[in-house]
Amino acid sequence: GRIVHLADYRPTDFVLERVDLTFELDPTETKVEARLIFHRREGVDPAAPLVLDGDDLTMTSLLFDQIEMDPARYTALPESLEIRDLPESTPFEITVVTMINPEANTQLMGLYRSNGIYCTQCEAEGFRRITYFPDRPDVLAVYTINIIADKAANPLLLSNGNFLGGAGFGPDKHFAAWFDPHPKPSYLFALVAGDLGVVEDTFTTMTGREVALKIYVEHGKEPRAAYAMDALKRSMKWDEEVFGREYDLDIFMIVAVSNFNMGAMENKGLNIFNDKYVLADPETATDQDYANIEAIIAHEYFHNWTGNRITCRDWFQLCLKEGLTVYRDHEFSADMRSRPVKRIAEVRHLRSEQFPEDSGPLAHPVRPTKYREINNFYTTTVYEKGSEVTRMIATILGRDGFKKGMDLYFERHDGDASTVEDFVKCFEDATGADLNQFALWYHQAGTPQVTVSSVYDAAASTLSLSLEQMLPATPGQPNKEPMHIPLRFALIGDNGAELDASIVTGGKVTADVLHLTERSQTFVFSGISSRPVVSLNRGFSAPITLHFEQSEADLAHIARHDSDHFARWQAITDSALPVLTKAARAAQAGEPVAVSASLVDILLTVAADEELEPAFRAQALALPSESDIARELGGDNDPDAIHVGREAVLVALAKAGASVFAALYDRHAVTGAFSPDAASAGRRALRNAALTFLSIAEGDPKRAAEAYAAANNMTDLSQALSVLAHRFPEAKETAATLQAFEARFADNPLVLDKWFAIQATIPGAQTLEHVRSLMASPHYAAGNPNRVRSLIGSLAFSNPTGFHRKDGAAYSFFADQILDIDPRNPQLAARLLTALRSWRMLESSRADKARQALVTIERGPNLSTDVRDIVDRILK
Ligand code: B3K
Ligand code: ZN
Repeated sequence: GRIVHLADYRPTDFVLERVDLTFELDPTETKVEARLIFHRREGVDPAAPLVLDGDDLTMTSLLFDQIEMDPARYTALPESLEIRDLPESTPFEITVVTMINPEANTQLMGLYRSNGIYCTQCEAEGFRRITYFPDRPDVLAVYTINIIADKAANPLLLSNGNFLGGAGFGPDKHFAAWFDPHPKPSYLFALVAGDLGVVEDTFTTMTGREVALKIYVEHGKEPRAAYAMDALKRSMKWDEEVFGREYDLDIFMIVAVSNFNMGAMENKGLNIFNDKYVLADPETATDQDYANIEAIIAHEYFHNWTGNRITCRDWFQLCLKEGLTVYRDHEFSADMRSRPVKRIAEVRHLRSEQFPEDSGPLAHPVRPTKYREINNFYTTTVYEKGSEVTRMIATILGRDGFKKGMDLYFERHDGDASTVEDFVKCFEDATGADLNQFALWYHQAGTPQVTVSSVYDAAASTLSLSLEQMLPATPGQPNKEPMHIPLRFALIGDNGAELDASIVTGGKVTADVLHLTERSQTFVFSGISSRPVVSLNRGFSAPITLHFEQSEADLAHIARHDSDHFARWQAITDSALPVLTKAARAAQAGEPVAVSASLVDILLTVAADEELEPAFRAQALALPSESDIARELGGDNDPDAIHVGREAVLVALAKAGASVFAALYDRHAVTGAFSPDAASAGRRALRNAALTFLSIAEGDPKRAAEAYAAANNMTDLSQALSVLAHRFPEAKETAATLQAFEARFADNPLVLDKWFAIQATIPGAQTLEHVRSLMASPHYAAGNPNRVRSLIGSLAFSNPTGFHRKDGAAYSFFADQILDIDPRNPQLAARLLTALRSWRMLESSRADKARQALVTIERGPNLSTDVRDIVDRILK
């Protein structure tokens, strides 16, 4: 594929006025008739042809104003349709018929069949696999859809918008018509047909309109959609209350399918979901599953305004809808659950997924300027960093300023295909703020490094904070400008109280936000009568790496006293990281690992502090991961040494804290009927953390086996199974429990995904062989993305010692898998392949073997553009 540049953007030559589509569904020969009305845009060269996008299309007929077109006037190729000699200014109608094969569509882009259900995925460029079309997000049109299908097999015929009507069609068929009054781009088109069960409810909007809500799932699974329905209603209410956004159709539908490349898709009025993010009940879903369902249902619903009503002008603007919508779903979950715990989870995710992307060969700006394959830009940078950039706007402007800017954005751009510049301008116009320097966050890739030092002058009663920002070079961006970095902060006194920090020179401070705008800057606070402890980047107000040498005592002070619980957790993490990196270095050198008593002390104090919410304590006890440690080490990494070092710290903590953990384990048993609420989930998380440490201290699988037997929900069941598999892989209890789990959930593929993932993440070199044997399991399906991600993805992304085994065998296995998956499903293959993006951080012998595997992939026959793009960038 060729490279697409933002600088080359120009509007289409022809304006699309209307779209009428008729589908005659058939598993292998679906006929699609598209009637498209266009007119030439004013000022466009009257000789310019109409060029429509296609992908793998076969055309069987083409009419111009209802009359068969002279073949001399067009060129139809699988990837495009060019039509010449078109009217200078009057509207004209093109009728194109294409034949497509949904059964054979293993890419899961365009129209395909999943377990006998016809469904579509059109973002980013899937619509062109259905019919020839100006398949780009700035072409908005009103769609009418007719669906004709076999009645018995497809009682349900769905598309976007409102239902117009339906009727029988010949002896065995029927048809349905749908009309979506809201102009939309093709990537939001959806069609579903098949035989599904439904859960129904209604929602009354803020202006009193009743909206029918329907969630379609496989027959028999209806009870498992109840939580998703509840989350949907809460999302609709929250968007009205917090953003003033009301839903705009008479019906809102969600369909759950089992073969889906990502989480879900926000098609107008007809969201299509990976069933993993719809189906839940206590027996089969973990607390994390419930939280994910709530977040993703909300995310897709929120897209109705941020994405659908206001869409993107071009795909470079993807963060305009994704970053903003992630910010909205984060805020929603924070309001539904514990805000600080939610923030900690977000930051953990950002650091483990986005930071490595931003510091490696795939780094790109939140608003990129070129791409070879747009599907490879649905990244944590566009989504999560994009959300952080939105959050920083809110931090800089304050709650009211942010709200004014959002209101103006909705008012000014409703119905538009917009840009990041349009978005930022709304905040400037609504508040008078100058966001020119701030906008660099959209354009400069890389995680800013901020180095801080503080000096307290007792005689002058001043505290000087010196900050320096450094933005590392990233692909294509060797030199960077200093950014506007908003840092929430507090100066904390001896007794834990926050000192007045309003008298300041050297830079701008607004309320509790310090604005770092220069490359280096010293802020001097006056009237500070005793040496305070500085709490900086509270709430993770800026997505940066902070280098601030604080003493163990200062960190302990923050961990105990900061009113910002995110900052407390960060101080605990900052105390743990140096211990863990030292442990890794010691293990690498074959030396004994020393564990600091003060770290153990902080962790146990927090664990036992019943004033703190259990979910927070569980987060504190989940020490930085092996990949967090690898990142901190910054190169020449030996995953085995990191693992050994971290294990030694865990063992020391488990032994020192055995009595604390035993008390927690008894105290936090959750009794009564299962409830997925955040408080109960937090208690389960804390109790399961205690179970892990107790099992380590006891060196015996007995406790976990008992916990497994006693569990009445999937969280406890899967946690106990993980402890058994990861801590006691050779124990007879483990083999028996894995078998029992498999037998009990043999008919539930989503639960077996947990079974695959737990086994694929057993630390150690031997896991590769185990993964190979699991691929032969009758439960595995190489064509189902959820299965592939659970087994192969878990090994590659979440098992450092298994994936990076020293002999490189897992890398060559991985290369074979990528080459096997790619011809079927390029998006899945390309996404998996990013697991190797940090290969240059490995010690040289592993790095060399990883590179060989990448070269094997690069030389593969007929690589997709998706995989070619990733492998070329990773190797560059
Ligand atoms: N917008 C979709 C993602 C589409 C991915 C295309 N490769 C889901 C979401 O972000 O809500
Ligand atoms: Zn999204």
